[in-house]
Amino acid sequence: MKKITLLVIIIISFLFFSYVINSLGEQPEQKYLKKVIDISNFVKSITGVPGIELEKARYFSDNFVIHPLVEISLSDPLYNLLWFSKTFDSFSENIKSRKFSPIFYAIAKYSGKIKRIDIIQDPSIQFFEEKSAPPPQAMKVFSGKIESPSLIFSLVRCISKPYSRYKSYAEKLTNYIGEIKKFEDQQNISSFLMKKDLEEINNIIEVSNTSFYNILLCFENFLSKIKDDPKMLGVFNADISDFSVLSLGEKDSVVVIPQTPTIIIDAFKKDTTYIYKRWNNDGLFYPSLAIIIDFGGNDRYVFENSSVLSLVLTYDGEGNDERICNFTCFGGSIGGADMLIDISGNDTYKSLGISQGAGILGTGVLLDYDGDDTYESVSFSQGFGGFGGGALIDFKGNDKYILKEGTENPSFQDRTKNLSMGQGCGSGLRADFLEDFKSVPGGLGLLFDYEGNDSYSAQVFSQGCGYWYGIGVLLDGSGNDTYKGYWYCQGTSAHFGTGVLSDFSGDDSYFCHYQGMGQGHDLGIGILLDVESTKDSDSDSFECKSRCLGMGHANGIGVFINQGGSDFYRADEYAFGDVTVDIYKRPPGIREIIPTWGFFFDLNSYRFDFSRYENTAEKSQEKLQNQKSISKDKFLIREKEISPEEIKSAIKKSFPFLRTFFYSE
Ligand SMILES: [Ca+2]
Ligand SMILES: [Ca+2]
Ligand SMILES: [Ca+2]
Ligand SMILES: [Ca+2]
Repeated sequence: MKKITLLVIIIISFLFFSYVINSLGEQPEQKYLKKVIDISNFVKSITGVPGIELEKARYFSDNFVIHPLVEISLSDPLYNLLWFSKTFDSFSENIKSRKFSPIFYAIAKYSGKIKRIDIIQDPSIQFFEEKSAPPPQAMKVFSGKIESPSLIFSLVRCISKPYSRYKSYAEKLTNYIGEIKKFEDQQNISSFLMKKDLEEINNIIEVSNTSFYNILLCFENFLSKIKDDPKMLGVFNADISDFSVLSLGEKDSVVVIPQTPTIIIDAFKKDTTYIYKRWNNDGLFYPSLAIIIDFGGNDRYVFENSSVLSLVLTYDGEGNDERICNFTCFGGSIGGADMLIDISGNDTYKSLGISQGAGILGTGVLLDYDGDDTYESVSFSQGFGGFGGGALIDFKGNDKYILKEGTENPSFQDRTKNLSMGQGCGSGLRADFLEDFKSVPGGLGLLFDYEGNDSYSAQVFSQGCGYWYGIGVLLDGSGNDTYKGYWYCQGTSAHFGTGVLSDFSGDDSYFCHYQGMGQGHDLGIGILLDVESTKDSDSDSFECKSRCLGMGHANGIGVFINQGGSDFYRADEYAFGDVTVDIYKRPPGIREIIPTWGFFFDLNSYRFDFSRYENTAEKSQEKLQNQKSISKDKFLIREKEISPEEIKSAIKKSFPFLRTFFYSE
């Protein structure tokens, strides 16, 4: 009897300890919004942080059409932090459940004035629930055999209607969008946009987004039916209605994608090379569609202008893939929509511009689930929204994001450095100094990276930036990350834009020479938020030269918030919550009436302990003492160490429209 009791005790103890060990090993729940609510409430409560008064802003600008999201962002700066943290949470849920359409939907909806995309019923259902779909009237099988005809016919029927609607709208654009072989070629599109009625171009975006969303629903349904046994489709080459449909055989290793609407499936998981060049001899583009469903293999994608006036959807299931293209490709679109989904593998992406999550007059999304990936481009890439929206979402791995150094697309700020305009940037077109043109408000650019030790490098305009009513956001969930930029970087804005960089944990390093790390210029808002993690010390370093670290310039608002850790700060001038109206010394005017704000917060962690409401004042005091003993921040100005008290008195301004705020615990 004693032996049995002992055995029971041993078993119970074993179960108990394995429970304890398991719960210790559990990943802490990553609720990003939760982390941010408390911080922004605190910042709000002690600063009464104001927004930008749009009526006053309009004095400087001819833009009367402003996207509601930009309007709210400008009038309530901390709204950005909450809004995008919430989006980060919801995308995370969708990624886990392998839902692609809600992610596209969210980006499309919030980057343009989308009304009609609110579809109540999934349109793909009616096509996929038919027991046996009859073959379409126009069908020709060139080779092989369609083994599961009803599935293929259902897919074709499902995408036909939205595609033909898109085509009828996109055909009107063929004369405006020509070949893009170098950055200057984009001028055609800019001139087109700046001459058109905004209502008209909103309609074009709305139709392409709605059509693509419908097609995405059709694809998701099709994928769910075939993913366990894609070979059941058979090997064939056929024309079905207006579409070329190819299901590749084991020996098809190089595929040249035709210019006509095409669906390609590789069920055999071979190493395939896909080649797609999209221009006609007359230099014009005509609307098209390409859906590539590749289940595995180490594939190569060599594309040229694949997503001009086109709806492109690429799904790649497995393998280390290599992708090379010039412009508008790999989740980058002009005048249409492009979504690239890569489920696994260490992938490389190389392009010149408008790619890797970029949309101009359209929407582009790159969704990479796993692997150590390298993303390389020059401009308008890795989360860029022109008139429209773009997003790069990477879920796992140690990734490299590079917007190259060089002069392929020299910036206005420094002709020896490229204009990057990416890694979470939104930009409009500025025409207030041009005759016969109207300015165009900017779109939404997102770069969301959930896990891994990542490195981000770019030149001018990057890593959470907004220009001319654009919104740009970079969110990084975890890992020890490095951010390198040159000018306008890391939560920065110019001319009514908003830029946000939020890093949710890890020991991170930031480098940005000018106008960054929470910088708002000319009625713009720039925010950098570095949140401490629960386990790590979260010690960060920030190095910049001028107009950085919570700096407001010419009626802008700059907000810098860094929580926890022993941090290192280095700057030369106009930093740490400093402000100035005009470094160019223009004569006084309305700029001396609208306030300019700079906010710098270096916070200790105790304040944001959610259990603090239960704590007695005594306990909080005790915690505060503990924190003080471990938190050792270091501040350098022009290489000389300076105390927080000295910074505070140095940035003090006497004019009422210049507001500085330095807060260090
Ligand atoms: Ca891959
Ligand atoms: Ca990755
Ligand atoms: Ca990271
Ligand atoms: Ca950090």
